[in-house]
Amino acid sequence: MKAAPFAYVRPSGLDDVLAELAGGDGKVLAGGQSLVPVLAMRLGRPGTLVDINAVDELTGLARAGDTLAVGAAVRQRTVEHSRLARDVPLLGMAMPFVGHRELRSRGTVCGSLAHADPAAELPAVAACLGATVTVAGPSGRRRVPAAEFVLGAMTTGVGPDEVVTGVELPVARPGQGFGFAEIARRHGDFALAGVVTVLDTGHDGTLREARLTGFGISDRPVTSDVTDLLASELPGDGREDLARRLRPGTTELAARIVDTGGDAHGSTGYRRRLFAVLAARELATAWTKAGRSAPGAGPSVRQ
Ligand SMILES: Cc1cc2nc3c(=O)[nH]c(=O)nc-3n(C[C@@H](O)[C@H](O)[C@H](O)COP(=O)(O)OP(=O)(O)OC[C@H]3O[C@@H](n4cnc5c(N)ncnc54)[C@H](O)[C@@H]3O)c2cc1C
Repeated sequence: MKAAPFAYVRPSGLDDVLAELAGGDGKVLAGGQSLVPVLAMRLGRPGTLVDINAVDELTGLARAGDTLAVGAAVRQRTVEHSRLARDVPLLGMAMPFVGHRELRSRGTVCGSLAHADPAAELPAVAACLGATVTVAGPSGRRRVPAAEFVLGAMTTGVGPDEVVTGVELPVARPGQGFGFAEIARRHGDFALAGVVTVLDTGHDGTLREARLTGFGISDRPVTSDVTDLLASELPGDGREDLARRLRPGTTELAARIVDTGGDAHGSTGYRRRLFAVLAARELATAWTKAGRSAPGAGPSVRQ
């Protein structure tokens, strides 16, 4: 099948992008790695594709204080190979799982957020890190916490007359630990279930906060505060032992939050088991890493 006819414009300024989107019949084209297949299958029939790649304001990748600012036209591969992005370790952990290298050469970080596939890696990374998505529209600019950005499968709060301008990801602080894992049928496929973990141990190595975001397990990334769950099993006798002891807790969590219906690739129960195993393992991984990055003493249990 071929795409239905559409007009194509490539404005060079953000105001012009917004003017093109004003009619409500336009669709932003970033990397085209999801949009073009949608058009080819005629699942979408926008009147105009508004290509944002010539807008200078959207091409920046820069460290701004404690955040890494990624413009909406920045390719995933650019981020993957950027020295700046090493300050956000989860990007390096997750990026190799975002489709294949060829797709990442065109696909953008913000396009992945805007597309909002429930099994996509980057919306989960952004949510777990507490990133901020920036949006411009006819009534001005607004900032949206990444954890609130995705409203459902392929659905965000971005209106048809708005454009995502970028995402601000917090850089890692000393004492933080991170975990990332997913299970897919083949490398490069969307995840059957995946987990991102972020853990803060503070300057004295004491556990302060642990967050976990599951993806591929519901209609959107689901973030949970798991500080008490982790603290109840610490310190643990090594990563494997800690992961094993966390399993009852993560199994209970999976029963509450994994609500994706079964499909040809796995039942709900199978995905719950995947999630529980990955969640326990990646919490233990983050704890181990936090111990290595904390200044002074290794991590200890919150009092
Ligand atoms: C075979 C295949 C396998 C894939 N596997 C994975 C995978 O494992 N994990 C994964 O996460 N992704 C995967 N993808 C999708 C991934 O490649 C894309 O990077 C991503 O979903 C979209 O990024 P893009 O920049 O190409 O966006 P586009 O395709 O250009 O746009 C996608 C959607 O987002 C909207 N959009 C894009 N940018 C903006 C913006 N700035 N403001 C407002 N709306 C915007 C578009 O209008 C469109 O609706 C796969 C794709 C293919 C074809």
